[in-house]
Formats: sequence, C-alpha cells, structure tokens
Amino acid sequence: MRSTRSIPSVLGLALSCLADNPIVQTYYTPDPAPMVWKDTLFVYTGHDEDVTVNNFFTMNDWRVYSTTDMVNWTDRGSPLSHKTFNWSGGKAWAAQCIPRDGKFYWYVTAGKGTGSQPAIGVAVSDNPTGPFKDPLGKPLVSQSWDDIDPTVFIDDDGQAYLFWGNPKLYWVKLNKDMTSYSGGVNVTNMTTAQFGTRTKDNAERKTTYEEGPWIFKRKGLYYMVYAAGPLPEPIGYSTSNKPTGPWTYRGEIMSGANTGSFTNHPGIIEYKGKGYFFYHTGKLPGGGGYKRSTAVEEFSFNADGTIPRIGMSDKGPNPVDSLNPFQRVEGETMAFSSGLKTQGNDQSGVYVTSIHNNDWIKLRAVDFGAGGAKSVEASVASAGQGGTIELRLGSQTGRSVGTISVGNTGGATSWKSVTTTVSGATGVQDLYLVFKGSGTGELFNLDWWRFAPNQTESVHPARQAKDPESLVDVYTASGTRLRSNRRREDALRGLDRGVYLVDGKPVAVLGR
Ligand code: FUB
Repeated sequence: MRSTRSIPSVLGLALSCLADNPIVQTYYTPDPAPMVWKDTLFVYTGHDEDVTVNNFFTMNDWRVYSTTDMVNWTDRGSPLSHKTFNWSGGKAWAAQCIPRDGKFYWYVTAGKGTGSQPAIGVAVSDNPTGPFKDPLGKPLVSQSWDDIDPTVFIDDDGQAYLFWGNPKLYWVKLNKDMTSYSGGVNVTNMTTAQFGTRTKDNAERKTTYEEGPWIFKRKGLYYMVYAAGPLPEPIGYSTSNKPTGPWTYRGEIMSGANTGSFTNHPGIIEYKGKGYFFYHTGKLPGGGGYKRSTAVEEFSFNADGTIPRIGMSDKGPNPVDSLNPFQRVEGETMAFSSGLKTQGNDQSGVYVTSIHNNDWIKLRAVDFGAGGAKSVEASVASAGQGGTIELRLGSQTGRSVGTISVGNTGGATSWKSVTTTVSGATGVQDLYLVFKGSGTGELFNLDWWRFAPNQTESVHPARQAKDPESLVDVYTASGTRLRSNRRREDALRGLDRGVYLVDGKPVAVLGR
C-alpha cells in the first residue's frame, strides 16, 4: 500500500542541511509527553493527520517513540486511538502516560460522543507500548468544554494528582487504582500572582495560563509548566511548595515567536543525568499550526532551581549513549529521515515503507568499535523490483562501506534476510542508509538490520576499558536496549520473566 508522503524526497537535499529537530519526520507529532521507564525514554505524542480537515486540528490517534541515546528514535507505532474509547466519536488531543505498580496509565483528551466536547479518558496497559484498553468504558472526567490536556504526577507519599484544563487549571486526587478519584474536581484560583499577567487581556483569561499543563517535582519544589497566552503560545511556569499550589509565577521559558505554530505544549524530564525540554513546532516541511512536530532541547536547571530561557535549535541534544550496530536495530530507528514513512501491522510490528529512490535514514553515534564490522544483515520485503541500500558514513554522499541488494521477495511483507560484506566501518560514526532504485515507484520495505563484528574485535571498546570479560548489554526480544555495559549478574537482576538478548544471545529469565 502506498502511504501518503509528508516529506517529498525532492526536499531531501534541503533536509540534509537541517539537523535533528523535529525528532520525527515520518509523521506530524504534536503535544509531546516524555516518560522514563527502566533504561529507556519514551515520548507519547499526538498525531496531526497529513490532510487537515476544515482548517482545524485533525487528530485521530496517539503515537509512541523511544530512545536510549536522545538522538536515535524508534517508532513504536500507534497503540491508542479515540476508537479505543467506546464513548468517543473522535478527537485525539493532548495526553500523558505514567507507570505505576507495573502498569501504564495513559490519560488522554478525547471527544465525547458524536459532538466534539472534549473529556478526559484513561487507557491501561501492562507495557509502555500497549496494547492499551479502556478500563472504565466512560470518561474519567467530563464536566465542561474546559476538559483538555491532562498531566499526571505521583508524589513521594504515593498520592497521585491529575491536572488539566483550558483556560482554568483543574485537579483531582487520583485513587491508588489510577482510574478513579476522590474529593471531587478542584479548580485553581487563576490569579496573576500565580500565573502572571497576560499582556493582551481578555475577559476569560487575565493570567498567562492557557493550556497544556505539565507538573513535576524536583528537589522538594513542585513545577507547573504550561502553554501561555496570548497567541502564539509561549511556555511559562510557576512553582509551589505544595502539589496543589498556591503557585508563584516564575516567567517564560520559551518564546511563542517563530515556532511556526500558534500552539505549543511542554514536557520536562530528567534522563541519564540531564534535563530535557520537549515542545512542538510547525517547522517540519509542510508543517504549521495544524501540522506540528515534537522537538527537544537539553537544558540545566539554574543553581536556585529556576528554569533558564530555552531557545529552539535545529540540532537538538547531543547523544548520551552510542548505538550498538551489532544488535538488531529496528529499521524505524532514526535520527533523521527523508522521504519515507513507517507503518505497522500485528504480524510485522512497525517497519519502514514508502521507500523511493534517494530516500535516506540517518543514525547518529553508531559505535562500530576499533575492529569494525565485516558484514551486515537486513530484513527486507518487496512486491516489486527491489533496489539497494547504500551504507555511507558521515553524510548521505559520504564514504560507502557496503551495499545491500534487495530483490523481489514475493510480497510487501514477505520478509527475507539478506547479508552483504562491509569494509571500512570502524569507530563511532553517523551512519546513513541511502535507498536507490530505478523509476519513481516504491522499492521495498525494511524491518530491521544488524552488523556482524570482525572476528578480531568482538568486544565492545567501552567494555575493554572497564572489564572486557563480564560487561554485557541486555535487550528485549524485540531489540529495545534495557541495560548496557553491566556485569552479567547485575544486568539480569530484577528483570521480569521472559526471554532477553544478552550480547545477541537469547537468555531465559525466570522472573522476580
Ligand atoms: O493538539 C490539540 C490541542 O492543541 C492540545 O490539546 C493543546 O494543548 C494544543 O496543543
């Protein structure tokens, strides 16, 4: 099936000058909500459709992406749509997912019934990437048109809070089950002392607070970060020594100017010792107010706990880890891509599709080690002529280290493993997969790839410096890295029951 292509490959050259913000190029991904689970950072996003209907938000499902290095993002598909909620006839606006006691609770904004009045729903899963189910069969909160943009937080004493709202900030105390609440709906007194004074006053909105709240706690201080007004939305924040306020207005974090979108939506999280600020822009080619995309910046809190002003960059964060090419890497893992799409089904999971001549994928900080790679294997499928994947270093026209040939495999999801020799891939590199083929049609689909190391260098160089014998990486069977460079016994301790890949070999864990 040919998918709609949001970024024409004729733009490939122009895109190569851009660095890696926005972080996803295959879909429009507004309203980011980051979550750390084990060794992985997940970002839950909305999805602005490629075709906007009635010049308004056109949003039907939510998407998930993950990373362990802050530069290469794996597309985890779309495990939730408004259709999951029987009570919803449409609309999939801002949402946030949080783990508790081995389950994942995804709070969403969805339209109630056939009208478009929003309500807050919750979906639950045993896994961060689903499948998610609606345990209630009805909205968790449905009181007015203000009910959008849930943000959720569990305090150190175990009490969970849900905040939401436009143009007022509402909150409830969630019960331990995370799917009910006690004490009724509270509404915050929207004073300028708490949320600042709006420069263009309007009757309903005296303060800067508009929507998109994001709550977190750091060093005993509670932070309420939010999309502010007037339009185009800047991001502002307030702090308090209690989770429910009163809040003190602290000022603007990000300007509303030049984002290419009249809305914005914040998410702040700490990961591997660094602070990250997620937001959205209209800066992807073809983007705008109804086609927004997740971007991220690294930042440090000021010594007094305040948040500095943060600018928008094309580059995004630096890598906090390297990518191990000797493990299975999903095709849909990318630092940047041009001209292609991803797609998923129950049999194949997510894979790369709509690949045409000159499309490419960039991966950053790929660590081939000093000994380098001797071959590469890829799982591909083609109903047509096939083509090649050129493996290049540094840029899409950089030095070629090998070429994978793909023929007709008998179907667009008839996956076949193909292997080819590689030479000259050593050290830490930006790796480009450059797709070539004749004609203008789709060439083939890509599911995953994996390099094989040269015999002389089967040990990861980082490990040589530490303990070459006993440090291992642990991956899930589907290739998500859970732990890296740990002693084998530490790496396996505390894992749930299941089969894991330890340095590429399957190991059964009996569970805790
Ligand atoms: O994405 C739809 C709406 O736009 C969200 O719910 C708001 O936060 C704004 O980003």
